[in-house]
Amino acid sequence: METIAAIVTSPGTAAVSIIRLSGSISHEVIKRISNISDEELIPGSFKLKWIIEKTENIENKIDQALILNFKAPKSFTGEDVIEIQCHGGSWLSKKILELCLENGARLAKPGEFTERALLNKKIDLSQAEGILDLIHSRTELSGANAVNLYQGFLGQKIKTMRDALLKLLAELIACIDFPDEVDEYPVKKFTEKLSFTILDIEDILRSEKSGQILREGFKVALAGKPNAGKSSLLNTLLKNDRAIVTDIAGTTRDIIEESMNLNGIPVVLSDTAGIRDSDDTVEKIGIELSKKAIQGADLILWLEDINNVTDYDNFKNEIEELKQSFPDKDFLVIGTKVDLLDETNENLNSSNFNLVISNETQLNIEELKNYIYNKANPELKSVADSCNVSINSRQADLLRQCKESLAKALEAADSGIAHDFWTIDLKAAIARLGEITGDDLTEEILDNMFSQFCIGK
Ligand SMILES: Nc1nc2c(ncn2[C@@H]2O[C@H](COP(=O)(O)OP(=O)(O)OP(=O)(O)O)[C@@H](O)[C@H]2O)c(=O)[nH]1
Ligand SMILES: [Mg+2]
Repeated sequence: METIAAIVTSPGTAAVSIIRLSGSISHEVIKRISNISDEELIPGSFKLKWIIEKTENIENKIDQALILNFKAPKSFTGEDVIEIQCHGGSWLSKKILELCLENGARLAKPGEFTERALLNKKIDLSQAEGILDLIHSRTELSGANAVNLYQGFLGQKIKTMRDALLKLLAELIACIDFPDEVDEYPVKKFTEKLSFTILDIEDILRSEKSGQILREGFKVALAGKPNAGKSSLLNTLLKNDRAIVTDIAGTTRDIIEESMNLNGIPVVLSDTAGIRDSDDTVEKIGIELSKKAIQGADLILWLEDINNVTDYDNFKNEIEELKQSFPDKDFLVIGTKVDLLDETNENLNSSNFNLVISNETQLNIEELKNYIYNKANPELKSVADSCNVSINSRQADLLRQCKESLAKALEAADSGIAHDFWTIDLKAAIARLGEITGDDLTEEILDNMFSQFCIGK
């Protein structure tokens, strides 16, 4: 394998930057560009040395750096690895990388270090996805899920399932190949085993939604009529004047999307244009975008200025119509600007609203946050202190395909056809599980997976 090199820290001014080398000539490269000696290259050690640009006549000191040495197979990639911790700054790290490239290494592709760790069986594919999740995680719960995936908790479950199916396949093949020596495989035993595996798969599949929330965030749309206080609520929740707030109806046109960390749950808030009949071209486009945001949201906060509600029957009908337009959506109807009502006003006790709030006095803002938190997904809270992993969409798709194949194999066995036919779908199911862990790797999987990584990982 060629020796690869990359800057693994993010560019810009910083105290320290790290350049990583991996491959069979990593040690050669570092000797060519520093004053480290063979004796000093002790596996698992670090040395403070000079990085030197060596030309025919002169040796030019570039920086004093800490050189970490890992010997194959005891490294992240399973190969000889050198890490150079130099002083930060984009010029310096680029210069040292250039020296590595001029002295025998080539630039690593995105995710290539992790890909090598996978190919050298240091990690499985689901663990590689765990690393990717960890890098992109936005909250402690996303991070905890990523760490569980990286530790191989999902990979182990899948491997156990796959091994059991492989054993079953071997037993079936023995019955087919040696009918005189091996008894026919009992249908009941076969269907029972597959049914249990299907139940296990369904159990894992239940974490798909929480996996989506942990990776992409729980999507909350702030919608309602113009001037209801949507942008003000966005600013209140973010504790930041992110959106423009005015008393002019129709202020917000484009969707404003912002993320927040709600006690560990990543939440994506979308402030939308107020929905009303309008002749204004730009506002009309904004309103269409609002409807799309509602369609894509996990929860819609429908805001209504409580002071404007005078006809309750009409209001109820409007809300009913709204819910019918988005039948599968979850709405929380919120009465806003409650601070402008006097305490005797009957709207205050109105059961027409799920919640009444004030951005001005912060009334019920904490309650609203708790509501969103509890709604996000009750299972999420157990991620941090368990070995559970919430799966991603690739893993979910493969599990669904596996389940389908198992169901077909079950059908084949039940219908009384020959054992040969049972094995076709069983083999397909095993292959899908193998794709989750990378035991059945294709070029396509590798390319898709590692193109999402950054250079240096
Ligand atoms: N008294 C009071 N005024 C509020 C409250 N929330 C918002 N407002 C005022 O209501 C007006 C409209 O607020 P926005 O947040 O811009 O309303 P919006 O729903 O985003 O309006 P559009 O973007 O036009 O759809 C502003 O003048 C705000 O200061 C509140 O809780 N109490
Ligand atoms: Mg607005």
